[in-house]
Amino acid sequence: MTVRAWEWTYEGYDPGTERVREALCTLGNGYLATRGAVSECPAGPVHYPGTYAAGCYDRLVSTVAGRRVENEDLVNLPDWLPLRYRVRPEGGPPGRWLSPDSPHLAAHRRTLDLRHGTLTLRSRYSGPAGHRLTVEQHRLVHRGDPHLAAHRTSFTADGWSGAVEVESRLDGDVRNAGVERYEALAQRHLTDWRTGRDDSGGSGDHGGRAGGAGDRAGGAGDGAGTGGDTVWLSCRTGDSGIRIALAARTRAPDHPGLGIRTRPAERQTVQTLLLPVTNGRSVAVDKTVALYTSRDRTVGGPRRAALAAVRNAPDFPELLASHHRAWESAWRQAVLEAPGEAGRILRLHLFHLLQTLSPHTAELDAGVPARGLHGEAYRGHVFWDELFVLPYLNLHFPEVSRGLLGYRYHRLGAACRAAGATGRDGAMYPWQSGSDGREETPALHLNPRSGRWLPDHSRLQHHVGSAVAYNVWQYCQASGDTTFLYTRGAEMVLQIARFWASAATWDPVLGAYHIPGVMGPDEYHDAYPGAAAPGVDDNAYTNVTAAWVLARALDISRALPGPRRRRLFERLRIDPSEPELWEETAHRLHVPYHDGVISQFAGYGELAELDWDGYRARYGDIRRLDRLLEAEGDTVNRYQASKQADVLMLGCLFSPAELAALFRQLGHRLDDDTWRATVDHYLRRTSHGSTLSALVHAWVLARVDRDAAWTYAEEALTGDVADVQGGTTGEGVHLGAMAGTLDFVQRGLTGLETRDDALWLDPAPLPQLSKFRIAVRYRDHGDIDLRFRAQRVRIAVPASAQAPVRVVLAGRAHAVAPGTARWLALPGG
Ligand code: IFM
Repeated sequence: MTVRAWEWTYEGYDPGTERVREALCTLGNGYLATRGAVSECPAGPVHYPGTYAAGCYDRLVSTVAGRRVENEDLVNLPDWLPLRYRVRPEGGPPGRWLSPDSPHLAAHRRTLDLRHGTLTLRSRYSGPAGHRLTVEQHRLVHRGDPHLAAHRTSFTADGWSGAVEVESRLDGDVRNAGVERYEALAQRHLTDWRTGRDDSGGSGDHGGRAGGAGDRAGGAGDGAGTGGDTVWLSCRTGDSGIRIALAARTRAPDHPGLGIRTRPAERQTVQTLLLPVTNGRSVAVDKTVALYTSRDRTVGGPRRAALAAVRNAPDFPELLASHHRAWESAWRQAVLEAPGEAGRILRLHLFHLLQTLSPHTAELDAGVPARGLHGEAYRGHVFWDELFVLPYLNLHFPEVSRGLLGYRYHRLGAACRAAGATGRDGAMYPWQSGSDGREETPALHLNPRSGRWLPDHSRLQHHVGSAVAYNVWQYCQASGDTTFLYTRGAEMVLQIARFWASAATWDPVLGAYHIPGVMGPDEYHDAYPGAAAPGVDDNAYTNVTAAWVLARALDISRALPGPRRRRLFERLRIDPSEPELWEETAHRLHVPYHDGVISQFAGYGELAELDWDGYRARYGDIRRLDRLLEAEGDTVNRYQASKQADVLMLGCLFSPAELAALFRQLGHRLDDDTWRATVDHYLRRTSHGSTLSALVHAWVLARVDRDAAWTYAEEALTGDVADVQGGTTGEGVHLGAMAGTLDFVQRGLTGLETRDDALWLDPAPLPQLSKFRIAVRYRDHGDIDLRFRAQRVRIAVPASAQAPVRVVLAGRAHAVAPGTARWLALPGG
């Protein structure tokens, strides 16, 4: 692979890594995304074209291991990519359809252009009868108009003239089949297909129902014909009833009068054209597509909207130009630059973040899908991963953060019902969330090593609620959006705090509150060894973040003007005495310790030590230690072994001073020695079975052990580009880890905090990553430009009528006036 600053190029065709490339070459705009699959081949063991729209879910029932299970998936929508071709020599029979899988492929290259948001796929064929042909496709998913996507495919004959037959399709016959582990589960979400051709330039309602007797697609009456260049396909999801419509316009701009034949087909539209080619001259076929669903605000429904959008869409060059402009503007807001390889990967991560979550997403009722809109792993569900995503967005695209918090707010009712169903107050957000905010964590998961379906208790990760509260707080601190904080934000934080207060049980002997029966971020420990019931008690991460949420709920209640507080308390039916309980719980939640380190949970210190070296020697890759042990008939619950950072996550969420204060609040002294010993303890007992783990370790180690920090930073950076978890990237990128690397630079290495009406900096530069630039949108100041060097930092504030920005660098306050820039020396620099 060749890598340039703004381009990722994959040379050659490699079926073995095709799915990883498809995921990494995905194009999207926050409304929809399409994997970077070749347009010539259907889904199969090698290729997996997939198109997903944010928030478009559907539910299916399957039977596995004799149990009925219900799953909600982000639906794989009809495929708009298909376009294949074959040589039609003058007077001769047509050749075979060509594709990268064809034996005539002589060269293949795929280039992702990050600056312009385009994908270029180039294939050169050396045909059997000397018909050399180069095919180059430029593809875009429009950033400005989120419903539009297009590709231009150019054909260049080398040494011959004749024709190329081109077939373009909209394929509705798709399933959710992108993850092998889910093979046993139902996959067919789409139904009720209809297709047609738009001859009229009017309503376009010419389609018949496809899939039954007398069906036709083509609108010409006989089911086939030549005419208009635009076709449409509509269908709906089986359970959620979302209507989906695509319209496609196929044109040969170099041969404006060329006839296009439309053929009836079940569940798809097929358009063919015979494209004259002349030796050495390129001729193009443009396919412009619009996609709408019934979740969009349209007049007349998705099909009419899609047809109108395609009819009004400009030709490819103009579409490309407006797409470029939209990307230019996004990049201006997204500034995070670092030199070298790390900088290039960070840019790729930023690109995929911007493609998954954009201002268009903020218009939808959609959350942060763990694997982006890039694949089907975790079924497009929303976990706590937004904790790694929003802090970056807050300082660049606050309106997107606000939209994503809206997704959580709209599901607050469901979270309160979930808490009520377990006899607790407040809001219990689901570990996995989808369309309506109910718990979507599957009841069973498959261990591919043993082939056994096992109970999945990860729904006990109630710490997801604290992540929601943390994001509300961080967003409001960064943006100064007190309106949100005192309305929707307050409701969420208070309800989450109430949940924690009611989940805590008083222990008169210990004189502390316990939170029993949970799982921490480390997903290995879902029960005590031999216990009948799942869950562990007093997970330190859970308890400490719960204490933080309770304290913020108190802050908000105190800051709310009296009448507003009264109204809010009345509406949420909060008893005026409840804050007393919050206060007490915030100070007396139990934090377990063993051997001078913070225990991951109560009793952790009594678990057995694992023979790490032995397991490494036996298996090599032990990231999924849980699966290895289960397949051996053992369980990871018996060991001091973590899948990913758990206690150490605290060092990622809070600055050292804040964390020490939080522990003080809970009656403990967290000194540097204890923290270092804790870091060291878990570092040696973590298998890094999640891409989030390396990221958190890099972040925490940056202030403890710089060399080790860089090792983990490198692993976090290469997580997806090198598919370090062995095959998971092909199922979708790890959006939390990707965005987390941006936040690692933005907050982890700078110590940047936005609190108490100041910008706080406490840099921890790594020698390998000490020079970088970020521009952060801070309240009404516009983009504040921060340039970091190993020993100093430059802060430039755009000209405005605002008061100077207060910058606190390692405890010393400085004022930087609008329209000025200052270099400040780093402590010890
Ligand atoms: O949320 C994460 C979790 O922390 C680790 N397993 C994957 C989930 C989704 O990314």
